Amino acid sequence: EADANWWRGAVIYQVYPRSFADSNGDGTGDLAGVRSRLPYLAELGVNALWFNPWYPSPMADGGYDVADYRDIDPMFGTLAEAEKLISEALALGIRTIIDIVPNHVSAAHPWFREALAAGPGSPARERFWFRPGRGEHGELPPNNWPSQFGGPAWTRTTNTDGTPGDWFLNLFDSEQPDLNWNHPDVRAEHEDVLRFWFDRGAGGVRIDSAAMVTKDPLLPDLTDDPAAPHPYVDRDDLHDIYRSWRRIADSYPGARILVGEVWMPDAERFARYLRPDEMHTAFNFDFLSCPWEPERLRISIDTTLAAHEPVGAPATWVLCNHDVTRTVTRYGREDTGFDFATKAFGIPTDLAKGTRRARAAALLTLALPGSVYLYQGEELGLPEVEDIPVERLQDPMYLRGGGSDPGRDGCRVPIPWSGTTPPFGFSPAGAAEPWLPQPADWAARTAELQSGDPDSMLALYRSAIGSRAAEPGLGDGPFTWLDTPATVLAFRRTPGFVCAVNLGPDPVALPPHTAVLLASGPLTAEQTLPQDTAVWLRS
Ligand code: TEU
Repeated sequence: EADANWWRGAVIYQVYPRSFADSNGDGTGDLAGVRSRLPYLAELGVNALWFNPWYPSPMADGGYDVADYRDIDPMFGTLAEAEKLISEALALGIRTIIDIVPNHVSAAHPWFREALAAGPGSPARERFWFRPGRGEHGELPPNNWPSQFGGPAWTRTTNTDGTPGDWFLNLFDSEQPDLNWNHPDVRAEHEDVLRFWFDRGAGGVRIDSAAMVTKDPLLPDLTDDPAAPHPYVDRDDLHDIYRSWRRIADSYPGARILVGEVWMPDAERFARYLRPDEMHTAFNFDFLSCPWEPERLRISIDTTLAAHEPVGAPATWVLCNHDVTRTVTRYGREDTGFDFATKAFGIPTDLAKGTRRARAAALLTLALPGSVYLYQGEELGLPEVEDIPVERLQDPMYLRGGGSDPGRDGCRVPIPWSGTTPPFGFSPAGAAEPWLPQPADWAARTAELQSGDPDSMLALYRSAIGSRAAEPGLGDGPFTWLDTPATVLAFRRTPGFVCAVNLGPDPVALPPHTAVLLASGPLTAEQTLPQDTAVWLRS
């Protein structure tokens, strides 16, 4: 029974395989690198690993352009190695969550190649969204949908005779053609892929862009009319898909989970994905986007818990991932919320303040009810790398965005493990340069250095995750706010456990307690809680 509920209060560590650890010296992380670092992950105390896509891919979008869902990219290793990794992790009590990308495939996927070759009107094109263009010569995209990376969501094909042909839909990069989920092959294929990975021991799947997968087949223009149903976000026909996936997951022993990437401002619409016969959990982007302000955080926590409670699903708490600005940088800025629209080069950042807040946020999230996602490098307090030379940037968000948006490479820089100069133990000696350059001052942030420093971010995460595991009821379970000034977030989780965070400028008295279990920073001489500091209390 405890085992069947492992996911309800789990701490899940997100591995971006390209940037975690490079064993063969090509400057890119790989599965052997992850295997060599499993002891580190076990010591950190995480319950599961979520891997960003590791499939064969041209890497036009960091692997979210999948050419083969049943294999491993040679840059990362082999399928046999993935199986070894899954079982070695499991032997340490760590489950593996695989990234499934149902919205689109790579343009290099055999289905899309076949579709291009087969030409207009062919059955092979029915698996995608091919349409003639508008305008006298079909020179305009079929509708006004935008790509998430900038520009229109349509790319024009060239016919075999060299004339301009039909257009295909790509909500992301033009190397990522959208699949047509009304096609039975598309459904059958993904169900089979799920079984493929569950058969190999996967403990769950993370569903990429889960709310954008189905489209209104009439492909109508987007309008300003708020009453018009959205043609490709949060459509009702998504739920059948995920319910059939849940049936597959439930047919395996040991609680295999579905976690959805569901960016959805409306908490009630969001909760519709979380049902006993649908997804187990979904990422809480409301909290991730929330600024470091007591009232906003309080509302975000309340809204989240209120939306999850009636459906009986645990909440998730996410501070960062491979798509967003790193936490210490975000919290070190004037505008601390996350918004794709406001991402830009060169926003002034106070890293000391950001780090103080990120430490408090670590204790806050790890004390909230539900599961916690921890993106690699957050446990080291890594900042966003904002000065990657533009010619090294690889993210399509930068490349397609016209250069004003730095894109997402700044949170994907290879991990500094040890030593005093790049590649900081990411790669073995004599290796090629890491695929993205690491800042020289990361010498002060290596895992090795932080391991020996009780005041480091790594030490804080280790103690907090360890204490959480040792505190029954701290994962999933009841939650009650304590009566405090508005600038203090304080809540009780168990009869003997209280968490308090002070976001106001003045130090405040600690809530009644018998002992301080953990603090994110020094308390004042009078044992009061300073600004941007969190404590865990035995009460
Ligand atoms: O992101 C989906 C997502 O919601 C994005 O639209 C997000 O808004 C984007 O990063 C900025 O516009 C997922 C993956 O997490 C991301 O890395 C991929 O690029 C994307 O899907 C396409 O597969």
